[in-house]
This record gives sequence, structure tokens and C-alpha cells, in this order.
Amino acid sequence: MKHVIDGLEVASADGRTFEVRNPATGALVERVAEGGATEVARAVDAAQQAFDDGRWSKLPVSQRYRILNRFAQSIEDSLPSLSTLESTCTGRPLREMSAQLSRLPEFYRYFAAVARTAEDSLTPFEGPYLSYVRRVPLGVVGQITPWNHPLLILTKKLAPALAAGNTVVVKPSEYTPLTTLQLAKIALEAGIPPGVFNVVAGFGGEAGRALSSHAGLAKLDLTGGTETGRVVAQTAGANLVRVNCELGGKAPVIVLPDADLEKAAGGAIFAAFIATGQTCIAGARILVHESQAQDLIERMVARAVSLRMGDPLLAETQLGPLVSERQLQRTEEYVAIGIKEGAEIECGGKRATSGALGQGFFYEPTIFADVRSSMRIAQDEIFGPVTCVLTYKDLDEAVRIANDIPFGLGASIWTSDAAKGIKLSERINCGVVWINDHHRIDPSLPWGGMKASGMGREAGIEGYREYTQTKSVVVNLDEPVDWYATTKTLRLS
Ligand code: TXE
Repeated sequence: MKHVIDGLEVASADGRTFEVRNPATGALVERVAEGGATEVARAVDAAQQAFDDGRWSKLPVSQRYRILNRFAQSIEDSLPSLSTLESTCTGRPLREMSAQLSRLPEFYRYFAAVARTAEDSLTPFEGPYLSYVRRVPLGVVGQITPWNHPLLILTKKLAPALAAGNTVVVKPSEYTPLTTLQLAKIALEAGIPPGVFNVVAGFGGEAGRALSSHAGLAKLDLTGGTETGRVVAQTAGANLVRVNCELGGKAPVIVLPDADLEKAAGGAIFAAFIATGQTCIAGARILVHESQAQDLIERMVARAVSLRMGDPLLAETQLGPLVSERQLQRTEEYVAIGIKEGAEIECGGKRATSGALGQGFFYEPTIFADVRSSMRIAQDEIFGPVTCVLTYKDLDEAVRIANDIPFGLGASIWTSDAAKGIKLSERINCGVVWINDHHRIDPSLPWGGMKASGMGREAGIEGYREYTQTKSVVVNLDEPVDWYATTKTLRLS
């Protein structure tokens, strides 16, 4: 597959390509053009040209609305093939990918509607003035996306960016660029003009670096690891490019003593092992009252060991492989660290190698007990199928442990008393708190982290606004004052 730049499929100038492999089998899926500074520069130029000539940014919003709705419909029509390709490249079960991608069209329709219904404001400016504030697009936006939810994460950024009238250059993850390239072609067919949505495939250290250091961007939006966020924010910041970062996380799942333990165990397993634990809001710290720990652990273990691991494309598969050998090694290293730190493995703890599983990057769902909050397995983002159970004595201790982490993206609270859950949510320092659920998203829900989980918000009205900037216009309704021709004391309002 080739880059999509200015509406054309283009190879890299130097002809380089790289392999995309299936993490469940190791088989080659496709070779993809490997871009670098040359392709990024070409894509940014195309996006700048498209922005400046107004083929998208100056279209009446009613027309952008119609085209984005057509794009949403085309995505809906392509869901079976997109889901299969996404599952093949990420290793995530087709059931998960189909459920996740079925949400994409909503995001484009939602943001098209937000743009279509957006109202500008009139400010109470003192004096004989009419002053109004418009929201205008930013310009060329760079978006760097990861491999765990390639199209969903892209869509949270792309839908508001396009709806607001920006033009975009995307650098998808080197592990999973295929569906993003496919999406760019669908966009063209749906009537999004050439140059508006460009994709350069390639590696973070080269294509990603070239995009994040390009001075022509108006904004850079990254989802990735916290270390990548620090590097990218510095590079883009040096060019005064505004930065949005959605970074790591390690979500606490707080089980209150009044919770239905069976439901909480189901919720904890879902929180921890969906996407084989490779999500920024993975339930990686399960907090339970010390008197109920054994009971909850037994229920969680019973569920974890019964998860069906296997070929992601089979309908019955519940747990796929990790995305890469690197993520597998990282998981193995952290499990070894956990054992060394004195935590107890309740289930899992090793690579799955039986039968065909040995060819892929499969790892058994792993539950650690006897974990202290200070241990590295409880502090670092592992991004694999590993969760830790920690105990608390009272609510204050539960809050302390929940917040005792550099991250602050998501958390869930399990209780039979919603009021208790709401009160507790006020005390948890993170961007989203679910009560009796986990992992739920909506186009209308602002998404983003506190602390080391990032800066800025995606989605919702707030996410849309972050893809716009204000332009204030002040109209003098009287005769202009001739400032130097009068000696009267005048106010500059
Ligand atoms: O992500 P990277 P990696 C976390 C998770 C995981 C760890 C490493 O803990 O184990 O990060 O994963 C691009 N300049 N998350 O290394 O590298 C890269 O090409 C510009 C959490 O795979 O952060 C890809 O497109 N771009 C996370 C994107 O950044 C660079 C999702 C993310 O890759 C770059 C993924 C550079 N210097 C990993 N280096 C989440 N929050 O969901 C890399 N990239």
C-alpha cells in the first residue's frame, strides 16, 4: 500500500517499504511505503494548499455537513472489510473490532452536526460597538496515532478536525497503517477533496518525528506512550505548534464493599483484558476491601482462565495476541518484575504456546495478588493482559491508592449505591470515571487525561472547540474618534 497525499496513492521518493505482519501468525499481511521527511513535507504542502484555497475550509458548513455524512455512510458500508483488516493487523478479536468500528460513523455524523449547529457569539462590548466572536479552523493539523485502536483513535481526532474545516496529515502506527490508508481512500470516494486528509505511513522516529517537528502545522495531536508525548510536545512546542496528547494510563477499578461481587468480577475482567490489556484505560489496579479480596480474586480467576484465546478472526475468540514481539517482551519483563517484587500470581504468568498459539504473540491473562501500590507492576503502564489486585481497609485508603499513580486517565467504581459512587468519583483524579461500567465512550464525551496521561481533550463539544480558534470582530457603530485631534480624556475600552 502507498501513502495517500493530495488525493493520490504515492510511493516513497526513495522507494522504501516496510512489512506489516499479522501478530497472531507472524504472516506478512502487506508491504507498505515507508515515508520520511520528504513525504511528510509533501503531505503538509498539499494540506496547506488545500487549506489556503478554501476547497474545504471555506465550503459552506452545510456542504461539509453533507459530505461528512456521506463519508459516515461509506464507512458504514465498509465496516465488514475494515473490521477484518483491523483485526488482522492488531490481533484483536473480530468481535471486538466489529463492535468498536460500528461506532465510527456516529463520530462523523456527530461532529458534522456539531459544526452544522454551532452558533457564534456576540459579546457585551462596552460602547457603540458590535462585537462578535467566530470560531474558525486552525489550518493544517498533524495527527499521530497508535496501534491499539487505530481507526477509533484516529476518528476521535479526524472527525472534529474535518468538521471544523481543517486539513489533516496523519502518521498512523507502523504496526497498523493499513486501515488508515484505506480510510483515506474511502474519504476521497465520498467527496472529501484531495489534499484534505493525507496519510504518510512510516516509523515514529522518522516520519513521526518529521511531522511533529514541521513548523507548518497549526496543531499536533498524538495518542501514544507518555515518553513519546514528552518528546513530541517539546518538538512541536519549539515551533509554537499547539499540542494535544492522549497518553498512558493505569485505571483503578474500585470495588466498594456493597458491590455485587460477581458483577464487579465481570467488570474487572472486562476492564483488564479487553484488547489483551492494550488500552490506555485498562483496569490494571483492582482495589477491593481486604475482607472481600479472596472472594473477588476467585471469581476473577474463574473468568480469566475461561477466556478463549485464539485466532482473532474466529467468532468465538475472546482474547487475541499482543500486537508485537516488543509488547510480548514488555509483558514478560513486567511479570518477572512482579514476581521479584513479591506479588503472587493467581493465574496466567506465561506466554501461551499450545498449538497454533505458539506462532503468535499470545500471553495468558494474568492476575497478581498481594500487590502494594508502590510496586512497579502497580505503577507502570504494562499494556498487556496483566492486572493487579490491591486491598484497602477503608474508603480513605481506597482513594489514596486510587490516586497514588502518575497517570489520571480513567477509573471505575463498582457499587450498589449510585450516590456513593458519585461522591467517590469527586475524589478520584482522572479524566473519566465510570460507575458500574468501564471502557464506555461516546462522541459527545470529552476524553483526555490528568497528570501524566496527557493534555487537552478529544471528542465532545470541547474536542471540537480544540480544533478551532476564535476570531473576534469589533465594529464601530459611531463616527471613529480622531484620537490625536482631541484633548478630551478618552477611554480605550
Ligand atoms: O507507542 P508509541 P509504542 C504506550 C504503552 C506502550 C508504550 C509503547 O504503554 O507499551 O506506549 O508503545 C509514533 N516522534 N502506549 O512504542 O511509540 C509511533 O510511530 C513522533 C499507550 O508502540 O508512543 C506511533 O504512530 N512520533 C497508548 C505513535 O507515536 C513518534 C497507545 C504511538 O507510538 C515518535 C500506544 C517520535 N519520536 C502506546 N515515537 C495509548 N494511550 O493508548 C513514536 N511515534
